Amino acid sequence: MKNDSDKTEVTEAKKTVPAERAQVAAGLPAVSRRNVLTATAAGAFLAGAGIGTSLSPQRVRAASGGDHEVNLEPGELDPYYGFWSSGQTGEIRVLGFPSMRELMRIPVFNRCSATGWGQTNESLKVLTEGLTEETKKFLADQGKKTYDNGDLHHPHMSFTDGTYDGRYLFANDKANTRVARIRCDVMKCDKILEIPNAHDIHGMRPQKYPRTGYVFANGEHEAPLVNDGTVLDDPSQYVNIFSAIDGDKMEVAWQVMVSGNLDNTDCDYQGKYAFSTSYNSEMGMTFAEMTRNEMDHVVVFNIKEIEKGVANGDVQMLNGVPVIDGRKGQNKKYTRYIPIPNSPHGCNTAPDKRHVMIAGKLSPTVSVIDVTKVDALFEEDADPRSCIVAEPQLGLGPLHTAFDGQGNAFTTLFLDSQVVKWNIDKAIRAYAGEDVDPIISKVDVHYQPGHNSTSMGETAEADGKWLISMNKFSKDRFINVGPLKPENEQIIDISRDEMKVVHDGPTFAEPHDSIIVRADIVKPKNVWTRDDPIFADAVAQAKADGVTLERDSKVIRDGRKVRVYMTSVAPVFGLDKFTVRQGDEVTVFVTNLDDVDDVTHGFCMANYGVAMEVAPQATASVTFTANRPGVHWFYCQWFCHALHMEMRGRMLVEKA
Ligand code: K7E
Ligand code: CUA
Repeated sequence: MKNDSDKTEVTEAKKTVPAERAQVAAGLPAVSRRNVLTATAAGAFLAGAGIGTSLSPQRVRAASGGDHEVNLEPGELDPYYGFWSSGQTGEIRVLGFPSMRELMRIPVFNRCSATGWGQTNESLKVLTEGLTEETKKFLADQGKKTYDNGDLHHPHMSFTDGTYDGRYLFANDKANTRVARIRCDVMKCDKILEIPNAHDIHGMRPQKYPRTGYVFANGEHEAPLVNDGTVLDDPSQYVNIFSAIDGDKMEVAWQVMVSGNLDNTDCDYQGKYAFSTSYNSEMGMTFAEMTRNEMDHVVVFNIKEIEKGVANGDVQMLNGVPVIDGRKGQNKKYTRYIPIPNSPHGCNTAPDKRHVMIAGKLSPTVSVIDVTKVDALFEEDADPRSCIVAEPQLGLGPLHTAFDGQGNAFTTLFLDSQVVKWNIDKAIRAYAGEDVDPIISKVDVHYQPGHNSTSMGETAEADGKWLISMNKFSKDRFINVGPLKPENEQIIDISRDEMKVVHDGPTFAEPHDSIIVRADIVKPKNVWTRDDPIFADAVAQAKADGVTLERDSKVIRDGRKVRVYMTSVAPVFGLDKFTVRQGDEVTVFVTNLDDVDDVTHGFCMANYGVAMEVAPQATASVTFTANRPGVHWFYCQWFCHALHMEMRGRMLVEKA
């Protein structure tokens, strides 16, 4: 949208009437959007019971027997935010926890019909600006601006000094090798970065100390470093890439070439090391090859040494990123490979700031790394297993571990369909030869758990109240919805040694991971501020057109480009009609002047496939070609007022 000299204002706008704002609150219909779930006490009675036990409809308040209340009365607020991934759905979901009321969906890698994510100019900027030139060209050849899908596994909040700071959420896209950032003040994604050189970002964690800082991201799948078709079926030339992203700038700071697939990652509380689990150390291409070795490994990344190596130029520059060689048997300053039993998966640092839990997956064990013993690994001839201080046998298929901040760990057992509570100190003593059993208790979950999360559990402020077990299969836990079933997430009260399942919650494809954040940490705004960077481009374009967004509704013709500016104040748009010519490229900017909480408007151009959300004090814009002549109604598609239906206008498209 260039500001040409031949542009003219073609329509004198109808001005909005400020007095109508006062009607908004009074005119609001009595529509309740509350979605109060009825919690079941099923799990409380099912500990130890098998598949197919029927559920009791009793409420948790009466039956939990634990120390906390999972069921909130209407109007009661949750003490925690839950930030949920959605797997291949590609969005982030915001839940009230522990009520499990779904409060919001934040579109990220997906498209959203309601908010216009993937269609508005503001969202398209986020979805396209971080793509590599090669990807932009690849997509353009298919007539696309950006990818339509994503696979969001791991949502994590930014840290300051070892705990959540409420600034950002970060999330990976395994499907198209991206990392996204979500602003917690407005709960919108503001940056998406494609990670060059890497393939299929899986594990992802923000730096805990001193702050985020870096966001560490694992490339899961191996490929030739320059993947342009020169090398194909020669796995000996494939590498994997670990990336450190600058979370403030959303740029890749550096990358490390490693051996073996990178799965999950976490880092310490000292700012010194990051750890990645790695399955397929064999670099096998078939299932049999990938599971042949008895030991795989965890890769330790020495952050300070890597930074020094980058500063000293011990790198190759590839797609603008310094890449350091940290493969097995290469320079041992940068990485160490700790042998771990076959196919480790989860990687979770305990709130004691000292231990990192590596879940065995194919091995029934969790290997415990003591970070205070990691310095020694970088000395000459060090035994790479010397930092392992415990390796308890917990059950079949350990995947992920969460913590209560009181010295206990909770590991999901995928194959056993259980969560096991175990004591870290006892596991260490048992490994040292003492006759002590680290397992405190087990609880059945329904069924096949992947991730689990505890309240504040991945921070130094773990509070030991709740655990959510994110189960991959729901089978018979809900009434049947056909062959595709929801997943099942179960809340477990962990305030006592005996864990109690106190709630079943179905979720759609496929939340892998979640975080549970104390509500006081997150402080979202109620209305946008007019200088928000998300719509800064619209403000700049308006200024160039001599338009004041907060006041004017007018149409600017600029060659074949037409820019339509209009305000919205419930229940009227600033224009009740505008005229364009068939074939014009039309951009509609809507500025919502309502500054009352929760009075969001929408703009939908019927039969043009155009719709977007405009929250209080926001500007949103969308561009389309007016290639259908005739009369077309635009309307407000967000219920805003008793006269919401009347909030509409016409686009008149003259025949070419
Ligand atoms: Cu275990 Cu993608 Cu975190 Cu799923 S990963 S479970
Ligand atoms: Cu404005 Cu509905």
